Amino acid sequence: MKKALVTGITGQDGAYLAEYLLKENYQVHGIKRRASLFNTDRIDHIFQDPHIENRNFFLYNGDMTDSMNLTRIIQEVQPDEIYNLAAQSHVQVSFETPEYTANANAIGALRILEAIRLLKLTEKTRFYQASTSELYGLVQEVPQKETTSFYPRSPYAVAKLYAYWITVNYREAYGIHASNGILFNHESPIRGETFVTRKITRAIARIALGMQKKIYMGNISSQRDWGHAIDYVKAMYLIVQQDRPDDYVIATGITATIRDFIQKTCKEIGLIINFIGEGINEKGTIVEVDERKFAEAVGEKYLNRFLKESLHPNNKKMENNRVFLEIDKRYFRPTEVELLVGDASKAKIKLKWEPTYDLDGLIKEMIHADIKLMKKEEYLRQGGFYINQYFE
Ligand code: NDP
Ligand code: GDR
Repeated sequence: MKKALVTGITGQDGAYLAEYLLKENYQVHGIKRRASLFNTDRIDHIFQDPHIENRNFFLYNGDMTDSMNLTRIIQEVQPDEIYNLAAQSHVQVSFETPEYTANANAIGALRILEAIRLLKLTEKTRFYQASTSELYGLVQEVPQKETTSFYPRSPYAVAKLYAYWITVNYREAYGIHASNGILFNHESPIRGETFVTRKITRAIARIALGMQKKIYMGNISSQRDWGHAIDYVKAMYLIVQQDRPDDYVIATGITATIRDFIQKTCKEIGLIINFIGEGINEKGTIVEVDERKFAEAVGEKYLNRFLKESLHPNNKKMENNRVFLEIDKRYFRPTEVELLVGDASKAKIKLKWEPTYDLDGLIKEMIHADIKLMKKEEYLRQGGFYINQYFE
């Protein structure tokens, strides 16, 4: 049985990768950070009680900023493969925490590579580094491929640039089977709530259910190449299985604006929207409701409530075209990445990798999952279970 060690196992990709590797009959070892509350929601379904026999899933407390801890865990596990997914992964947050981001994202990768060397595992242990399309930043070529020059635009991306090159360097210097997956944005129903896609699907679900009135956004003109995390963790696995280590772009090749993503999300549940105004004054308005679609996607009860809240009592038209979206400067980044679109030809040929989801399929899954989640929240609230009992 092969052993894989996954850093960042509690994150979106860590959870999907762990599931994938267990299905491939791996023994999966994951590193999680200690937190004052449980932070294992995404992997609770695969967690195994330490008291059962023949376990194939193991968790360790650890941190990317702690060399000795990482080295000890690697020594204990003696992994065949290490997937380094742990990172302070939020681009905007990296402008507020640049030093920590560099420590975890850049030096963190070095710590693992050095441990492999120190523990004499260079022949045995293969290494995957979670590199990113953010490396292209101010893009030098469209679409971006493995040979496109990097131009990082945030402390996050600069830290990831170091991690990319130290991975290449350890491969060349010490012969480690070390590879970079240059993954473009990938999302899912378990995407972190503050990344733009999930922020949108959560908010639209809440607006449809009458739990929230508005959403405030940053730069909705930027363009991203979005795929589904399920497809992208498979690419990680394929990269590590190759005879020779190498670097690969993983992307769908299709780009869309944040505005497009919002429009498609709304349409999926029967909300026809429009954008008016420009720059900071741009607003999103709901101009029409496809009642059949809304009732099907959200529910009859919610349709009636939504219409009652939104329609003018006399003419039954949308009240001033109901404004549901405004721009807030706080979400603008000091330096923005305006356009990303990847060319994954190399992965398609060498790894035989193909994405199975397109943007519409991804959005469909995300918005319906969030409607279900928000209904659960509403149900709990109505049952008196939601309010924090200690602070009532
Ligand atoms: P998430 O933010 O969902 O997960 C990040 C994981 O890293 C979490 O498990 C988090 O723990 C852990 N982590 C953060 N800091 C530390 C630390 N100091 N020590 C140990 N663990 C830490 O990210 P994704 O799953 O979306 O992304 C996985 C990786 O891929 C990241 O490195 C990201 O930068 C990179 N990437 C992601 C892309 C995407 O579109 N999703 C695209 C390209 C690259 P906790 O749960 O406790 O916060
Ligand atoms: P990104 O993802 O920065 O591409 O990094 P994010 O979803 O945060 O932003 C995408 C684009 O949307 C714009 N935007 C907003 N973003 C957020 N988060 N919140 C907003 O309100 C908002 N309004 C507009 C952003 O300015 C940006 O242009 C993700 C992370 O997963 C990284 O770890 C990973 O490396 C890259 O994808 C590839």
